[in-house]
Amino acid sequence: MTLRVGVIGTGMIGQDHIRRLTQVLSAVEVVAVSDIDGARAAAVAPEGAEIFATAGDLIRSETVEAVVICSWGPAHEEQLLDCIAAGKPVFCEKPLVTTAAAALRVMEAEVAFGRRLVQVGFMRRFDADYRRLKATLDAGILGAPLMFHSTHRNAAVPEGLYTSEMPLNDTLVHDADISRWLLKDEVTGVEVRVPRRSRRGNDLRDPVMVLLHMGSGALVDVEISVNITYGYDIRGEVSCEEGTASLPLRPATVIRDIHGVRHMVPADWRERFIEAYDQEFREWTAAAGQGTATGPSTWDGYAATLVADAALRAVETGALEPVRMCERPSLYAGGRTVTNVSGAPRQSKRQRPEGFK
Ligand code: NAD
Ligand code: ISE
Repeated sequence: MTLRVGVIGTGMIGQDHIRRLTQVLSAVEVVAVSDIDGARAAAVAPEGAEIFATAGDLIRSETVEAVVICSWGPAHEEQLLDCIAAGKPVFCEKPLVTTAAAALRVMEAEVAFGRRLVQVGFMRRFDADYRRLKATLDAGILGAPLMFHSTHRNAAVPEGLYTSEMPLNDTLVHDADISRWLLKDEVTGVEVRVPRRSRRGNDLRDPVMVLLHMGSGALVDVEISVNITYGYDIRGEVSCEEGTASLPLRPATVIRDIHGVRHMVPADWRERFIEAYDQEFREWTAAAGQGTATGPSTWDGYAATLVADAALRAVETGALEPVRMCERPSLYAGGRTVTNVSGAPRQSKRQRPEGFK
């Protein structure tokens, strides 16, 4: 059976995912595309795909069985709600949405529908290096994780489109999600420090140093640099009671010449995570073909959004800003009880959105 997919947003990652869906995966067909820039959608649409003027029309089309959202973050909420209303499985690029209130609305709609439909594009969870790191931690051979050092460096970001808020509400969401997943823990508080700015960042607040306080008491430090120039450098090391476990360094190519030996770093996220995105979509199409979703959920997208919100507050206040999650709906069962910033059980402070089980 072939899964008939519609893609919304045909920019950088939309085009990469169209290539993946049409050239890498089997049993999938891109039957529809849509972008507010109609000319761009027409230019990149695979042969035979229908071009829709609006995302809503694409989502409601009978030809489309499942949807891939690659538009900008602020557009995601409406598109996700339309997918849920149509009962269609949807892969949504990160961030799930850009405010906690929007995340709650999407969660309420999915919970009311009664079955998972949404997978969020946290591709690190599908990366073989991160999966091996997690397997090592889960095996318990190093004792409890105490600290996680997460380095997130981009060579450059699109000038004009990437704003000073985005290191915290667009880039940090990956580190927040992978920390929760690796450590099987929740973020309960966020601090942000801004060092001397890089001259390469123009007016951007770049770099930033973030400290995530986890419910267990573990700490995660995150370096976000978005104009590091030399490549896309993603590193991670977990310090445990009886040892450490790290991601391997990922040189793209090793050059030996008259200047010596150079370990070239992947150019960008497309190159560094190419296999992870492929695996992410293999797992998405398998679940979507069954009318549902697995992998990073709306709950995970909500958690990352709360961290981003807290980070944006923390950069203004200079304080440790708390992260207060609502009670986890049973649709997203699994995971551990969370505690607050001071380590005390946090259930009493949770808000329970109306309509949640
Ligand atoms: P982009 O600007 O290159 O492309 C976005 C496209 O969406 C544009 O063509 C734009 O016209 C279109 N668009 C915007 N609003 C729309 C709407 N309401 N309806 C239809 N089309 C709309 O951006 P990008 O880098 O491709 O990023 C797109 C999304 O993917 C963002 O949410 C971004 O955070 C995410 N992203 C994820 C990763 C990852 O590693 N997982 C990497 C890059 C981007
Ligand atoms: C981009 O949207 C991504 O998701 C990349 O993975 C991240 O490294 C980059 O900073 C974001 O802008």
